[in-house]
Amino acid sequence: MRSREPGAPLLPFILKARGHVSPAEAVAYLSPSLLDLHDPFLFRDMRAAVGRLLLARRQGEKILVHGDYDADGVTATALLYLALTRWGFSVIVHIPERSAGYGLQADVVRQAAEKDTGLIITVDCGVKAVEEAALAKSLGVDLIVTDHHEPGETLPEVAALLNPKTDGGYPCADLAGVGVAFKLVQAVAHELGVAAETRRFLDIAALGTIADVVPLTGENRIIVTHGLRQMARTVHAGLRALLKECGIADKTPQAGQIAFMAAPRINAAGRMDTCRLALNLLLTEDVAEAEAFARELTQENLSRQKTEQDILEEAHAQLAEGELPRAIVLASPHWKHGVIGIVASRLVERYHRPSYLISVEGDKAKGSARGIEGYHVLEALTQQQEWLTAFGGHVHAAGFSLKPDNIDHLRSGLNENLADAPSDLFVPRVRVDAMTSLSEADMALVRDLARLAPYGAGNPSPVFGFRRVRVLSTQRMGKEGQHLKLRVTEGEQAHKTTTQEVVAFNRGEEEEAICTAGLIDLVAALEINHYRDLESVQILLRDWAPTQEARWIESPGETVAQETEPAAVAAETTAEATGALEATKEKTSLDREHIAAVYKALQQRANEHAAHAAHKQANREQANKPAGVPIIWENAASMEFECVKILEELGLVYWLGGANPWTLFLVSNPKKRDLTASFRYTILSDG
Ligand SMILES: [Mn+2]
Repeated sequence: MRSREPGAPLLPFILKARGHVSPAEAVAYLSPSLLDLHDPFLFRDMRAAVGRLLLARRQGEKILVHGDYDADGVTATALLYLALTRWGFSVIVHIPERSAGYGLQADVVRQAAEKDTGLIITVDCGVKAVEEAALAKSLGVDLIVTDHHEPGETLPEVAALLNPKTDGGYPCADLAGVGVAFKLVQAVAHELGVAAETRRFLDIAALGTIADVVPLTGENRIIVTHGLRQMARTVHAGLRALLKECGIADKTPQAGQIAFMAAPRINAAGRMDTCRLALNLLLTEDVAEAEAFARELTQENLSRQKTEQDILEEAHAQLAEGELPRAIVLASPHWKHGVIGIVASRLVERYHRPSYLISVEGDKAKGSARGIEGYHVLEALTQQQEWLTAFGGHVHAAGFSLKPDNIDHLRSGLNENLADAPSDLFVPRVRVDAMTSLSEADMALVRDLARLAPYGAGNPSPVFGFRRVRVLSTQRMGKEGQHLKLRVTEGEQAHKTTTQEVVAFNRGEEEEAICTAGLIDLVAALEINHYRDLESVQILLRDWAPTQEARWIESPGETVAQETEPAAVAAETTAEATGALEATKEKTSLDREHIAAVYKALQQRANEHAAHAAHKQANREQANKPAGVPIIWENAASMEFECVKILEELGLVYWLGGANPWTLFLVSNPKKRDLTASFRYTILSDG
């Protein structure tokens, strides 16, 4: 991996390392715009799906939305149910409990046929339901499959299949199940002429997308960035109650807060076989009921945590009996199947070994596996398939079932497979986005870096390496002195006057070792510390070593394995990037006058449509936003398009729905805005 040239700015370096090379890519990434959402009709079968749905609406046909018990499946089910019922469809929902098995089952298809349900839509499942699709067909039930899982060898024969993994025409293969459901809703809203009602579902889409741990890049990043903002003013009583329960209502939460507080509560229901509770929460419009459901989910989550802790302790005890194996394979008769996957992840964190946990029930056993970097879980299981009755998954995680008698065979097979693996496979690697220095780690940098959020899968929060840091003093923190605060300075001269503080959580016991080393290399994240009215840079220690044992190298992002060819890398000098920036400027010639003219044109259009009754309706929905009117806008020249995205960033224009044509909400009589508040503008214009 190419190192950063001394003095080169950090943000562009990290951006390039994460694959956002051109200024246009960088802007799209740093200032995600809802106008960049893809046209939902890029899905090959979207027309067919929407056509079939509208037919059902005209005929007053009953539609069954069939979901899945995890947070992605539950949010997808809720999103589709809320949107379709709002728009006059007749909808019932079904989510199988985890114990009933994953995906569309034949029984459900038969029951639907008996109850005169003419159409089933699956969300977050169905791409492998080949037999069930054939059954539906034979019973005269139409099936629309929306899914994001990898397909099997054959695709189901259905009225429409929406899956970015099987649909080469769709540009974002990483959508979550709820993301695919959102695209369907976006398309239906367009066809019904109610595109303005799409925005209200962004927050539910963001919740499921974060929960499903799909890469937060491309369209997912747009959905999550704006969905998090939408959460602050969500119109859904259940989501509001959930956020309130987590203590993060009425403000824009961080993706991490959703991932660690809100999503686990939704997931807990599915894990504890009460997934109906999570669905009821998202569907209710009654505030008191929503708050009661949210409290109940907190209880489910606490009980899930307790179960997880019990299993974890038993797993540790089993492991303590012998030498740590290369592949951890543990089984027990009373482990709750819905929770063993999380425990497997904990074991991977602790031991850095592939971990397989198995729950035995009578003559059946079901397992859940988690891997480490450089290890392919699904391939490993495929090699042991003679011992398995079923299995499926991907690189990092998998599920499987087998006869209890075969557990020992599986264990030895998996371990034999790793017998020749290099031992450094089992040493956790510390990822560092860039080496930097303490003097560079100032507020300006930390504020710049905040543009990289939302963080999550595919877009980790940046981590920096610091070499030769002198520790001047240490101080224990926390009730039991479990944390540590270091006062440090740069270089070897202890007389340097500028010192900085490093906070090390749960490393109180390393105080002596750090003091003994004196001169250390460290890996840290940078955050803003708020203290009263003061903001300062907080350096959060992630790892350290005495400088003599330094072992970190820059390996920004997750791009280590897929390095750009050398020629391209060599061309990426700052000068060339600036050149490309100049070129973009010339093309767009974004200036104040131009942006003002585009705003005026939008305003004109708004005036033309202002009297329309439908707009008054949409206006009420924007109750807690400034007054304004929705307009429909299409086929923009690229320069004009940039201008609208700048207006969007400034809060003068909101996306409500659609994708060319877009339905936009124009704020009337806005306060004067400073153009430089638009990041897009400052990057793309002469400033
Ligand atoms: Mn999913």
